[in-house]
Amino acid sequence: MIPENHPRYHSLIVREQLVRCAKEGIVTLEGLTAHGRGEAFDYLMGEQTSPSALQAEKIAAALLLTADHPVISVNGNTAALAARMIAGLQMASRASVEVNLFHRTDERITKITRLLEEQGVRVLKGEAKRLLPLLHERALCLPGGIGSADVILVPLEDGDRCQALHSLGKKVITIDLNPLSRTAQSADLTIVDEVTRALPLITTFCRELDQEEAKTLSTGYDNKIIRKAALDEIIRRLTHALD
Ligand code: PTJ
Repeated sequence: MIPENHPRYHSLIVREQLVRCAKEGIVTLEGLTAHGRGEAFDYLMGEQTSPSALQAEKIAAALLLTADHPVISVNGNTAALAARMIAGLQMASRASVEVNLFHRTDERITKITRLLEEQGVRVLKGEAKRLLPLLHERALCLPGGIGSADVILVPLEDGDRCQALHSLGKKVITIDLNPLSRTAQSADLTIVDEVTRALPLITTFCRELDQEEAKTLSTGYDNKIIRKAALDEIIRRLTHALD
């Protein structure tokens, strides 16, 4: 029982939800440690969306809206934290949603698909094939989903898939609180924000942008500047931590 006036109430509730999902086999134990790393970086970001993250979220909406075949790739942590938000973003962006797991088992795919569908997501199904140049299970994708996507949103990614997708000519948008991660460095667009803050903001921008604005935003950005702004934000906060 967590008292509502606990100063870390929200964080504790989220942890409980992830633990519950871990017991159900949706999140892995490794996923719990990944969440802890994210929390640490979120502290450094002040647990709020920075102006540069907000700009990146607007550009992400533009990239999804101007894509021919946008896909949202969902793993265990994202499903546990944000299934309903994925449904909202899918509706606003018309993106396909595919479950793609690092710790892949048929059982987890089924459970995560069920959780997403219960929250209103239309989940792509079919026979996954080894379509990415990777030795681990994230190589397994649906030909009609990630396999043929031109723009792909990959929240909470694990390193090398981002590079593999990029090497196949796909535009990769990531949501990752760690601006130094390999994913953050190799994505085409890096959103340094917490996934449950980022997804609703991207959804709102998808609803607000017109085609002309989306076209301009999707071509006129520099991801290095966006990542540098996230690091500058952390540096600024640390510099003033004792003020
Ligand atoms: O469900 P599976 O089997 O596909 O596994 C999912 C995990 C997350 C375990 C897997 O993809 C993994 O190991 O990821 P990494 O390499 O730990 O990377 C996850 C990244 O997401 C880290 O850089 C974290 O800082 C970041 N992160 C964690 N929680 C959040 C987050 N970023 C945004 N919002 C969060 N809530």
